[in-house]
Amino acid sequence: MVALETSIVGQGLPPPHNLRAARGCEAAVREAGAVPATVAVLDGQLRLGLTDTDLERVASGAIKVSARDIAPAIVHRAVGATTVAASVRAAALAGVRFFATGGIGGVHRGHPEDVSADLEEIARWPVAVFCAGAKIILDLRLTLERLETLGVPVLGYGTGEFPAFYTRHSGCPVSAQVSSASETASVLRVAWDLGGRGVVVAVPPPAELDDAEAMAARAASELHGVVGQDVTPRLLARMAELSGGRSLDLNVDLVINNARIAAQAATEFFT
Ligand code: PSU
Ligand code: MN
Repeated sequence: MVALETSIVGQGLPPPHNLRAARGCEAAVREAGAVPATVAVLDGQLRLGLTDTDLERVASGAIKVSARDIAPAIVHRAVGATTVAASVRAAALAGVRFFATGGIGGVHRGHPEDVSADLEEIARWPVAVFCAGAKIILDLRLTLERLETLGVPVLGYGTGEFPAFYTRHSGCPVSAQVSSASETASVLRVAWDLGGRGVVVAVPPPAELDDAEAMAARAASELHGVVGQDVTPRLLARMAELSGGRSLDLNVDLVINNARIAAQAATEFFT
């Protein structure tokens, strides 16, 4: 099984890109011989595995659910779109070891006190997180420092450089490189045999956005008082505006690519 998040459906991408991404990920996981387990809070339950109707409910209005928000969202019977942090927790509780997303959260630029709960939650559970790195809107150097402190291996999939979501280059090295799905599976097996927990597998995006760095710097400088859980969705929306919508297509393509590679690694791991 490969778990998938839904914050990208509820907050990260506007319609119709959000459902295109979610359905595309599920199809890519199936094509690679694994079973998709998309995570959300629905009808008072933390669910893994959604029907298409469930996905449409999440797409048509959901609150953002990070790790801290799971319990209240369940008790209040909210429709909850789960972040990486909450989805990794759900996967771990269900014994699912593989998870895919677009980009993980991290340390925000100019706000080193604003650290996504994704990092602590990844460190806490034995789940492999396949992503295109962290978004260039973040402080990637500090994000990688934090992952190092937490003891999380960052494996570059066919690259020695941590990808920056909209581009393949960040200038920041990964902690180790892997060159195939089977090598990834081998590293995961050894890491988990030796008591390791979360592992980040950083997959370069299949295409790149020109001028991503300039747009990210501008988006980060234009937050105008937006704080807390609204920061990441606001930055993503601003990147979409500044790129004339190009960031959206790229985002859909890269998350589907990550889901496919996660499923290939899962298939190798279990055979
Ligand atoms: N990457 C995307 N789209 C998203 C996110 C990441 O391409 O919507 C979401 C993920 O769900 C991630 C969350 O877990 O943003 C991080 O939010 P925060 O910084 O508030 O923890
Ligand atoms: Mn935050």
